[in-house]
Amino acid sequence: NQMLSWQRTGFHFQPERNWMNDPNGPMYYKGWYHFFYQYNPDAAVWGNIAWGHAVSRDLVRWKHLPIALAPDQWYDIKGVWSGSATLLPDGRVILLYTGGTNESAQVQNLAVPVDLNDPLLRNWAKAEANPVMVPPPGIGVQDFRDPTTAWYEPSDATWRVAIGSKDSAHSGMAMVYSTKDFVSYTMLPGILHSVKRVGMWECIDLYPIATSAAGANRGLDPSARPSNLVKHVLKASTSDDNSDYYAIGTYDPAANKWIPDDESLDVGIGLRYDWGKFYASKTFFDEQKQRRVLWGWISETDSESADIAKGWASLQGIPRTVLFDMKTRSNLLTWPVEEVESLRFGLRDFSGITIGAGSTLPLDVGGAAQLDIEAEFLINKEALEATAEADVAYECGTSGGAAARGLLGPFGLLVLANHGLTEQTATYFYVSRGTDGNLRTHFCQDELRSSKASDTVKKVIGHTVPVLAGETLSLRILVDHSIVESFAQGGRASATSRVYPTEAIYNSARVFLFNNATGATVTARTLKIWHMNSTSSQTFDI
Ligand code: DQQ
Repeated sequence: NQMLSWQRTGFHFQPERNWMNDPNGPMYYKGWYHFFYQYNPDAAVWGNIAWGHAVSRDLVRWKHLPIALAPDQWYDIKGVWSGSATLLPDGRVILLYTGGTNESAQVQNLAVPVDLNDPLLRNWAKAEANPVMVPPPGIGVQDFRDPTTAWYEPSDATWRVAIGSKDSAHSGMAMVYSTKDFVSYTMLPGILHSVKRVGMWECIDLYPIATSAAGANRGLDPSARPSNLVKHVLKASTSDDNSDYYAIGTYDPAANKWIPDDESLDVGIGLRYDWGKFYASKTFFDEQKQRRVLWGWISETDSESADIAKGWASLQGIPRTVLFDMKTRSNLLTWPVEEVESLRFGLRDFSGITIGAGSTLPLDVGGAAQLDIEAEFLINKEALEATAEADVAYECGTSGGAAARGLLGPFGLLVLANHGLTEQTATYFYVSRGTDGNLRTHFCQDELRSSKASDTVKKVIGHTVPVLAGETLSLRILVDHSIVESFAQGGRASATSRVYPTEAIYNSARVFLFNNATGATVTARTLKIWHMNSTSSQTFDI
């Protein structure tokens, strides 16, 4: 449908047509990044789920390959659901995935490459032994899914795999199985972790993260041992609120327990990878660049009939590197992989611009539907010092968004805006001061005026973000037709929106700087805007 084709992206991962959901089994193998995804080959709605497959040299430019796993056995006929890849030291490749059986139970299945010498891993064999794990007693047959990447446990020379579930009290939980051969498995006694009343834990992820200066900027192999330099991140996707929550903690393999550093920030109640649309994510360890990379599914927020009309649904977010934040020591940093910067061209540098309270400035970059923006803001000192107490109760989600004025915010950028600003998505900071005198910085994204269409969900998303002494307020925004992915403070917080402008499209899309604070002048110490090339125009051979 021509009319709706403008919503397709220039540099985000998406199949040519039909429905996509969770990222599956990402890995780096013999020079290629592999990406699999939940895919309906027949329609733009969820169903008939298979594993779509694509390969890339750089995580940015992709080549689509034939379906890797189709639902064609009794143990996966209702769907080849989510799962993970494990690379074994002897060179073998293991896929574990959830199958929906002919009776709609959830079981775990094993698949291996037919030819390990094919770097594109085009053909997969499902194991004779499938299913290799079935729901244990006491667990609902439909509450047992999404096996993780396996990690090695030297004490008994086994591999360990975690699987998500929930109990009868609606608590999310993760259990762990051990195996020597990936065919027969033993469930370990106890559970790895559970959190009360947060609902089913889908797409669990458990991975080590370096917390020492020596390990800064590096990811760790899944089998890295817990130590005083290595913590473990536990992530769960909670279907109750469609959000990906993580917490940083300590993994004790002997006790089969993971314990959060801060119970008040436990999985499902604390930190999220992203405060907008971002679900069912999965990380992998990229051996080539020694980094951990995060993929997340970005679904549509328009109507199902719109998806059917346009013939496709969903994007994957830009892959992000994941690091421990050495400065706050209490959160992760997620940041677009560096390869994304290879798409930049036509830099316009507006650094140094100052914008008074209550103004909006057009930034002349021409058509602004595919951009990468970096900005750093400073609020004038007098304004910061003059305030006693301001907007103590501010929260992005219940605020009036970019139009509601306070003393020290909102200010930031308006992207995918039309000329008259009747369509715009605002990414902004809003600073409040508590009765204790402390400043709190809110990082928000306002979708309320993102589209003139009435069948789309529009919210103000976002959260507070830690800002340390001496830091500027920094933003990175990736704009790509129908997606806006924003990062604050180097990736301490992120917010992703699907938006559906009707006028701010292609060359009619504009970008503005705005300051709607009543009491502060804001200087953009840095404000750089790049256009972004389309990846589909960049062909390569395999
Ligand atoms: N999607 C898959 C499941 C998973 C859910 C099915 C999360 O395996 O739990 O498409 O979005």
